Amino acid sequence: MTTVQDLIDRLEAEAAADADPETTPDVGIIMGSDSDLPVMEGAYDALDELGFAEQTDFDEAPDAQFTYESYVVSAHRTPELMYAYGETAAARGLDVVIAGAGGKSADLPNMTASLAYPIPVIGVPVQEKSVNSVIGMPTGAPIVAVDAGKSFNAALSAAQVLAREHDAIEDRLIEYHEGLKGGVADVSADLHDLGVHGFRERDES
Ligand code: RP5
Repeated sequence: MTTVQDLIDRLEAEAAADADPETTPDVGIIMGSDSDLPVMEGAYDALDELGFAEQTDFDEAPDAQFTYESYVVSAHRTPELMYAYGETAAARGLDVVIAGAGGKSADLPNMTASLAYPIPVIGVPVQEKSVNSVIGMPTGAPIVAVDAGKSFNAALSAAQVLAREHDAIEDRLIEYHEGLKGGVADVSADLHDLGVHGFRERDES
């Protein structure tokens, strides 16, 4: 069985390894519980759509140029692990962290933002009642956050951060946005040209 200390030792060993940044995960995704996964799925969907691949072994990078990793890190049940993850983020080669948590005391995103600083942390309130806890940071302790449940947008924001350094990600973001625009244009023309009744009938058939 893996212990919290095993994970902390692993993170610290990876941080000390001075790995080639080309081989380390670009985006770290952490969440307070695996029960957050259904809400956090959007982040994976967005990163997959943008061509990122999951890195499950720090020592063995996938072929894809851009990668993400994920862990469950609970601010309240495993504070030591949260400290280790935040404090090793830069040395482990992460460029941006997405952190999701639910409940009223959703402290993983805001605490990780302080621990990983100046690595940017994008907070995802997993529930509506978690919003204030995620975004309520004091002056000088920044966090970027999305609306409750909007993990897809968190991943797009993470890609935007990376895009300042990587033209390939910028191209993928632009292509994604063009696709969205095209989708709205298509549906707009269909609604107009079929009329509302024809449009509804088509969608129901
Ligand atoms: C938070 O408590 C987690 O982020 C999760 O949203 C919530 C409930 O966790 P479980 O009791 O389902 O593990 O820390």
